[in-house]
Amino acid sequence: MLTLAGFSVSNYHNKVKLALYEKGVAFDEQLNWASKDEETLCCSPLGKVPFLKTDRGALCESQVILEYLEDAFPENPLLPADPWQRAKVRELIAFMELHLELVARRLYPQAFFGGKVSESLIERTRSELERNVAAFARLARFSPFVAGERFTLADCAAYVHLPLLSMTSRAIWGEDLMAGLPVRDYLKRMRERPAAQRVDAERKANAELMARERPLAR
Ligand SMILES: N[C@@H](CCC(=O)N[C@@H](CS)C(=O)NCC(=O)O)C(=O)O
Repeated sequence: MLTLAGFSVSNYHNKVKLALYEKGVAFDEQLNWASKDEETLCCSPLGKVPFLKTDRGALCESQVILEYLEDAFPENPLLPADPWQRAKVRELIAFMELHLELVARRLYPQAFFGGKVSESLIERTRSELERNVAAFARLARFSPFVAGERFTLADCAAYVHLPLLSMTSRAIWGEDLMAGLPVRDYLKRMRERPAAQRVDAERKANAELMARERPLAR
């Protein structure tokens, strides 16, 4: 049996959960608020979530987990069969995470958690994001899925990361730096999928729990 450890407000946790639901792979979920206790560090040495517990041990890093799931559960594949197309899906995921999510993440303390980041960081991040969003627009297809005609692992990443980028951008600058891309329509289409609806419902429930139990969580 697989156990996915993490919390459902986390975009990286939900990236994996969406893939599990889309593939129809059974799993248990274990709540872990990115703890730094010994038991967690044995599974995820930086205490980051998600991590996956299997009967052979634990795996951390969401992309590694997704690739493992594709190899171990080939039915309902979320990567194309063609090597080139597979690489293009992985390229899009790497691009979204390295050049969009991780850049916007610098501003999460102010955008979501009542903290403050420096003006110079805000300025630097804006110019980087403007450049990176324009670059992303060259790669992303949205036709109708982010990598093309089929739902893939890239949609598992896009569905959880792109809304955060828009929310961060609106919270910090009062405008969505991705407004020129068809992201809103794309997310609307994605929300019609039962797996996405399930992820969203669990995210909302976890956000309420987080507000009650961890009001100062970062
Ligand atoms: N590269 C990691 C990123 C995971 C990550 O940053 N998770 C956040 C929650 S969204 C976390 O665990 N933060 C707590 C920490 O960094 O200590 C992955 O893809 O799994």
